[in-house]
Amino acid sequence: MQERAVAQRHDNGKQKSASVEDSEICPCQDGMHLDVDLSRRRMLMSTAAIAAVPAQLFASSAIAETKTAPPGAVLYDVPDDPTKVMGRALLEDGGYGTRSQFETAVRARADNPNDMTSWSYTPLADMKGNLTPSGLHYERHHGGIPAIDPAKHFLYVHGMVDEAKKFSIADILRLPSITRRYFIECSGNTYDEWAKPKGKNVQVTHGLLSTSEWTGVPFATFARHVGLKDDASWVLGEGADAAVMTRSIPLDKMLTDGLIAYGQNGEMIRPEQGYPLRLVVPGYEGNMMIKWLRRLQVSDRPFMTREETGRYTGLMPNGRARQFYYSMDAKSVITFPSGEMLLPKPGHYEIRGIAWSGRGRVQAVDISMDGGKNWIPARIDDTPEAMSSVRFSCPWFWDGKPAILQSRCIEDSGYVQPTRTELIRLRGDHFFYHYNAIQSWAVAADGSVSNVHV
Ligand SMILES: Nc1nc2c(c(=O)[nH]1)N[C@H]1C(S)=C(S)[C@@H](COP(=O)(O)O)O[C@H]1N2
Ligand SMILES: [Mo]
Repeated sequence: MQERAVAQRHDNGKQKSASVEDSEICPCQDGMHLDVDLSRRRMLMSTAAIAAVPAQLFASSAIAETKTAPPGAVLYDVPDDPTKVMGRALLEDGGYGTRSQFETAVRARADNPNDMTSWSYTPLADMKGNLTPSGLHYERHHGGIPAIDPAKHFLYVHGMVDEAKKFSIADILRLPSITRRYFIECSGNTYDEWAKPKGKNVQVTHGLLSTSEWTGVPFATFARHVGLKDDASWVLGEGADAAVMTRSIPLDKMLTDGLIAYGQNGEMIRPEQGYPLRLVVPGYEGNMMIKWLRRLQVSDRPFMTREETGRYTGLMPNGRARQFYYSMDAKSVITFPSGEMLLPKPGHYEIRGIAWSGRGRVQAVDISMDGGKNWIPARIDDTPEAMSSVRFSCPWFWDGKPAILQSRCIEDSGYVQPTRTELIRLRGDHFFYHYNAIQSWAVAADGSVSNVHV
């Protein structure tokens, strides 16, 4: 039975590569990226010498040219027909897997003076599901990525408590845990779009957003361990990185949703995401989710740290600054087709994207193909969860004429993602953080896709 299935698939494969129509469809994801991107990838792959392997063993010349493995992959010989030779043995990778050598999506670094106080973007257009692979989770570091030995790392919970306590990682791993899917979005995500359509592709415009499954211990459990004083109303989180990042978080939110996380997508949190411990404050701006968490101080007032006074405030049209606004408002973006892609020809496509909301659940997503004049509902491709993201899709027939594609997220509260004009009317145009306006991608008659403001 199984043999038959394999044989059949093998046959289909042969037919496929022979058919003209299919050969146009198959490499379409590549064809949809402009050459800029592709040539850069090819360059990356051809920089080192390859181990001598007879060229006829390779299925295609493009693969034969592959000379170095992309990050996160190992280069193996690729036989022409994998049914005619034994595959490699298990555990050749040492017992921790790698991705395929044919997968090349990587985080993109921001153009900053150094790489320690900087950020990297998630390649959103390459995502295959709702969860971001840990190795592609966006990064925001203010003092580099610290190397922390979990055996020497502690969490101190103190301040307005009955009894201050120190927890080792082993102590925390023993406590009852929960697992939840939440997105993290830097409130600076899409900040370049306030004035002009600046970002060339969706990785740069929206890539400070990632979703993981987080595992850890609710803050409420720690609160019960230490006992909170009556006037307690704020909690300071502090990181053990060179930036010693600190933020004050309202106690109510911490007691309802605050998570002291050690797990990310089924394994210990990656060093870039805060190993061995990070604070997850679901739906709130990424900056509050202190990584490399080492201290929680309970207080009756906010601490007025650098990150909540000099940063993470917003200049309003009346010249006053807005402070302590935390939730990431409902937002969405079309990831296919999106900036710098190239549609090979008119025809049927599936518009795809991601929607999220920090206040509630994504209720629906609408799509416009004419720059916001008409809207139709998209399909939600997975189950919406509170303070998390969903994928959406929508069939589209492109007739070859210029089109402007937009998506708008509708939250279960009824809140609708605003247009740029609506957002700017509300906040003015001197704001920096929390840009959640509708994104527009223009498809030109030649199939090229670019970022526009309408
Ligand atoms: N200790 C510490 N925590 C931190 C930061 C940091 O630099 N140091 N950056 C913050 C910011 S601005 C964001 S957006 C998120 C980024 O989380 P990520 O790197 O896991 O995506 O972490 C937050 N927590
Ligand atoms: Mo951030």
